[in-house]
This record gives sequence, structure tokens and C-alpha cells, in this order.
Amino acid sequence: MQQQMDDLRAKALASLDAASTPAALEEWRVAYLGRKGPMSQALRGLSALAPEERRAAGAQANELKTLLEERFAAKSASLQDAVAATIAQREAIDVTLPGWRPLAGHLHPTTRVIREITRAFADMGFQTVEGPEVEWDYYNFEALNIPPGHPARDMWDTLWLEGQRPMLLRTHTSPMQIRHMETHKPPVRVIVPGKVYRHEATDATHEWHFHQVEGLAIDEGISFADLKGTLYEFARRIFGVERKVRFRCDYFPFVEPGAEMAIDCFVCEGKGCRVCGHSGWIEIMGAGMVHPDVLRRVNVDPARYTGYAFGMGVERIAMLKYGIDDIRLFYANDLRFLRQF
Ligand code: 2U9
Repeated sequence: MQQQMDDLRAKALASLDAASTPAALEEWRVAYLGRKGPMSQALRGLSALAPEERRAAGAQANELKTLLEERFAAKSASLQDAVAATIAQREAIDVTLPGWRPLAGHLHPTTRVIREITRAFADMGFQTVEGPEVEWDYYNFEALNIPPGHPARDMWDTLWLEGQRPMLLRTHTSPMQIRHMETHKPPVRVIVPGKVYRHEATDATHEWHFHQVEGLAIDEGISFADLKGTLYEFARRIFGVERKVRFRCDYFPFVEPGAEMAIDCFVCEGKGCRVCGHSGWIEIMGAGMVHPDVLRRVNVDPARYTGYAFGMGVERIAMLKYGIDDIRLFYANDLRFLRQF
């Protein structure tokens, strides 16, 4: 029995030494300490021995079993340490390496310019409001003195939407001023930025969708002088304090009188260059005193209240400010263009 235990001990320990992976170690445990292994067999075989032999053989077998269990536990721990060390080495992070710079987005030039424009008017007491891009004919045209069949409709090539009652993609943000006056009594001072749509071919100065900022001020005693003063201040804020402004007559059905506003060319200082078409002046917006019929339609008494309105194309302002020569660049999603802002 002693010899048998010695042989088993030598064989088991040699085999344990050779087990170098967790799988091989588990195989060893099943082979030597498992229910069908030689240790269990030896312990079971004790019952066949005579009582005086059984005690000594039992002690030897238990001693060997304890030894093998201890060695197994020690080997198991050292293998786990080795595995952990290998993983730690493979996945080690050098915390002294420079990190990745997070990719930070930035504002689109259109958004930047809308914010600059609305900020300038906010500082003069205007509140920003926004409205739907899909509109009824009434808000986009009829309420603004442009009934069906009116020749002025040709000024806005319209994208129509089919439905039980036809709708359209707003051609200007003016419908929102009507909506605002329907729900707010004067005094009103609002600025309305937003996207607008036109059914027209695109080229360097025309897009089928672009952005406008429009404004409206209604109160008692508002005159054309208020319009001029406010827009002059705006032009100085956006294009520089040395700017001069020029107002000339223009026609829009919803204002009377209507005007176009130009600034003196900030590139050639009025001498004439490519940017101002050699005129010395650059048109930047349209404006006028709100037509009395438009006021009446929203239940504002034109005998008591007067007001002015204005509108500008945001991309046009951005093109002038940043020297961009093609409006189509704004929405071409070309990062070489967008990263410049
Ligand atoms: C209401 C009353 C009046 C808004 C106005 C203009 C003149 C104008 C164009 C300039 C270039 C838009 O981007 S553009 O095509 N706009 O010239 N807009 S007055 O007048 C209003 C608006 C709403 C109730």
C-alpha cells in the first residue's frame, strides 16, 4: 500500500507540474481528485483491508489526498496569477500617452449669422418668435394683401403641397408675423428667423431653400424715421460702425411705402468694386410701413397703430460678411467649406 501511494504521489505531482493551462489543471483535478480517480479508488479500497492495516493505509491515503489538494490549490492560484499577469500585460494602458482630441462640432455659418442678427435686434427690444414652414395660402399670401390671381404672386414662385385644402412651403417668414398679431395686441416687436422655400432654379445667388430674418414693430406713433433708425443701427452692428445707409423706394404688397435698404460698400468704401457691382452700394434688405389693410385683417386699428416691417436673406448677409461667392456652398455639406467657420 505504501509503495502504491508513493508511486501515485510521484506520478500525480509530476503530472501537476506539467499542467500549464487552466484547462490542463482542471483535467488533472478530475483525473487525480475526481470521484473516479485513483485517490477515491484507494479510499474506497480501504474497506477491503484488515482493520489493523486499514488504519495505517487510511492515514497514508488521507495524507496524500490532503497533499494533492494543497498542491492543486497552490498551482491553481499561481496559474490564475499568471493568466491575470498576461492579460494585464496585453491590455496595459500607457496613461502617459497623449489622449485623442474629442471631435467637437461647431455652428453652421447660417446659424451663426442668424444668432448675430437676432442678438442685434434683441438688444433693441425685439423678441424672437418662430413658426411653421408648412403654411396655408391665407397666412403666406391673402393676409399679406396678395389674393389669388394677384400679379404680385409671381414675386414668389411657390412649392405647393397636395391635400384636401392646398398647403404650401412658406415663401417668406411673414406668415408668422400675421400669426403673432392674431394672438398678441400691440405693442409688438418681433424678429422672425426661419427657413423659406422657393420653386426656382439654383445658381450662385439663388437656392430653392434659404433662410430669412424678418422683423415687425407695431405701436402708437411709429414712423418711417423709427424704421430708418433701427435698421441703421442694425447695419452698423453687423457691417461696422462706419457704415452709411441708403433707402430707395421699392414695392411689396404688404407695406406702403416700401423700400430697399443698401449699405455703402465695405470692400471699396463706396468707390466701386466687384462686390458692389461698381455702384458703391450693396442692397441688404427690404422694408416698409405695414399696409393698413394688413393691420385691419388682424384687428389692429390703423388709425391708432402704425408699424414697420423688414426682411432679409440670411445667406446673402453671410455671403457679404464672409466673402462667399456661391450660395450653393451653404448646403453642399462640403467640410472644406464648413470648417472655415
Ligand atoms: C407683415 C407685414 C409686413 C416684411 C418685409 C421685405 C420687405 C423684403 C425680402 C428681402 C430679400 C425677403 O430674403 S428676401 O427675399 N423681404 O424685402 N419683407 S417688408 O414685411 C411684412 C411682413 C409681415 C405682417
